[in-house]
Amino acid sequence: MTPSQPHRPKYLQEDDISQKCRDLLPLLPREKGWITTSIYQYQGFWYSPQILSSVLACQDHFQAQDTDVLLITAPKSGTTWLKAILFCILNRAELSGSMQHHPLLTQSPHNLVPFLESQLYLEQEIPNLASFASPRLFATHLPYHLFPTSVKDSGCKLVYLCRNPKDTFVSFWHFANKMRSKGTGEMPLEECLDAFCRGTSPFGPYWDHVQGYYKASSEMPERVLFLRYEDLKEDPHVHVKRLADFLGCPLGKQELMDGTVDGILRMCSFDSLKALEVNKSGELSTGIETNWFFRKGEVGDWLNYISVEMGERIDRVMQEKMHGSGLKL
Ligand code: PAP
Repeated sequence: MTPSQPHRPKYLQEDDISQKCRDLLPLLPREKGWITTSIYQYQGFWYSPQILSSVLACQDHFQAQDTDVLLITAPKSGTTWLKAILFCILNRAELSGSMQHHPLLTQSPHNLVPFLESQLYLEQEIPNLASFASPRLFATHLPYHLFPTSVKDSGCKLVYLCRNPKDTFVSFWHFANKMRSKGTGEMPLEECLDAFCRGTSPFGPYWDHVQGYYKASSEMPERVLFLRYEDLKEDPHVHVKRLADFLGCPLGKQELMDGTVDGILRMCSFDSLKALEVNKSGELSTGIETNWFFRKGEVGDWLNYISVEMGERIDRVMQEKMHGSGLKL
């Protein structure tokens, strides 16, 4: 880095990619990026160069274990919230009685439950995952059919969370602008909407992402749990119990009576997490500020940013692309 160049966060370092990715890029369809200059289409989905480089590394090197739990989302579908909830559910035995020293009070959900391609394999081509205790809990935005075979062949559990596409879009637009604030300036909303509806959003097309997991959960309900952000909002208690059952660690009679679920939901609520110093002023190793993950956390906020007509445009595309899937968002 020369003295005149400002520090560029990892996610904007477009030339920091593997040779394999460098060789692949000229062969791939290219579009204007939301955060980086360009995004590229690989096996049907769109990625920035750095993320594609780490997707390739993840495909080549990630070895799933039968006991692994993977949380999967399209970006801005409620990942941070469900990372926190899953961490609490899976670690509640060791952490019971130590709510004042709970790891979520001092660490970002994104450090406790790191993304495979957007953190671990972005930082190192072959990260050392040996320090993760079983059951290992990772997150990813990878589309279902891009998973390395070890994920599909193992008995690991997949939890997928989707969200109303209009709220997802608006949330992503805000997030992209935060990320661009360290680089290239705001991207016009109309331009982003156009790209979203053409499917050229990072990890898009959104409808293909969601449908891949919806189909997998219909075919393998014991391995893939399909959830919606709006349902989680409406009845979080039911979903915490459902998640614990699915993960093979159901809540015991005592836990159902002693307020365990309430404690988890309080700890993971938008207001509690947002108020913590680590989530107000922290920064992930990729350069992303932790406060960018906590904006409003509401259902239906899209109406404050896009017109009814713009919303109808998203609805029309979703209806057309998901026709016959049995899924309505
Ligand atoms: P990621 O996929 O990049 O990790 P993700 O956590 O899915 O991001 O997206 C952040 C969204 O989840 C934000 O939505 P908004 O822009 O519509 O506000 C954020 O506010 C929301 N969110 C974060 N934490 C919570 C929470 N504890 N409860 C509900 N929503 C939350």
